[in-house]
Amino acid sequence: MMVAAPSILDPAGPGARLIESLWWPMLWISTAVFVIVCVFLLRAMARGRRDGYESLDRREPRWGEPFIAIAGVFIPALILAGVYVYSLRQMDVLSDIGDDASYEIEVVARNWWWEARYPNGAVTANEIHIPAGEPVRLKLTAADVIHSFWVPELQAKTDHVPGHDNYMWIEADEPGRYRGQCAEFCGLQHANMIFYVVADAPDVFDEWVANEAADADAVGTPGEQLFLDASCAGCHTVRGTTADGDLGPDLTHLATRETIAGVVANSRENLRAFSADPHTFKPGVSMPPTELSPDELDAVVDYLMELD
Ligand code: HEC
Ligand SMILES: [Cu+2]
Repeated sequence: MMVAAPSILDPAGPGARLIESLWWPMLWISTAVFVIVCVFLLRAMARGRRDGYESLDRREPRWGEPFIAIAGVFIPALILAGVYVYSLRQMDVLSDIGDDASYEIEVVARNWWWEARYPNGAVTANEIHIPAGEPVRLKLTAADVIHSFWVPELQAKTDHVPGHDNYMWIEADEPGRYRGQCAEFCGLQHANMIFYVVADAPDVFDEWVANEAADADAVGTPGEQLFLDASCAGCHTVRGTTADGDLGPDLTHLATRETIAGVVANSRENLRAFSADPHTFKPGVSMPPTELSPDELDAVVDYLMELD
């Protein structure tokens, strides 16, 4: 499941591309300034070594004060003002692209996972599907502490602040899977507060979001009854059943996710191990180790795997 660390220098959408277009000029300008300063320094050192350092004090400076005023004040001010104006312009362009977004997804950041709520009633966790090739508006909120939404290949960071709605947009050029990360320290599992933005071809997205909005099919197995009777139902929702807890992720279509809790592949083995004791994957999460017997747990896991 581990993928290479995503980078803003590997942009996959117009947001990150704009940021990259600021990053490189800034790198080259600062490199040029650094090299020029080093050249002056090395020249002075070479001259000092040749003529003796005492002679430097006695020599009448050729450019003197005008040089200090121009190279030390005027040119740096010009460069900084130029970069400032250019970045303001780029930031303006960056915020404008989102004005075209017609689709809005609410993303609620929580310790230590991400909930995505869609206009048609679909609710999912840690895997935020978007249609590829168009900007999508995100409404960012937080259920507990401050978090920060960051998908390096797609966009700049934006904070999730409890009690305050922030808006941003994301767009991916092509269908693909883009790794995101909480970028504001939020507690023990901050580093494991991982999510994926999954950009789908528009027709694939439509199908996905329609499926996610539907209630779970009643399975009628002992595992389903165990899940509903156990503590699981107090923290997790499975739409279409009596399970309506909201401390943990909505599990209505858990089987369609590629990961569990954003951190491991969604396999039977991992699902069982996570349900038995999530603290082996994410120490400190508010989900307790299970009180079910091994056989009961197997039945519950079978049930969870039917939730597609
Ligand atoms: C006290 C509340 C609580 C109880 C009880 C609870 N959970 Fe959870 N569960 C959570 C929270 C919170 C998370 C999110 C953890 C994280 O990723 O930070 C979670 C995550 C999960 C996930 C991963 C979901 C995803 O979208 O990847 C599964 C699967 C899960 N729980 C299954 C169960 C099962 C099965 C039971 C019952 C045996 C159960 N949980 C009981 C709170 C709870
Ligand atoms: Cu966080």
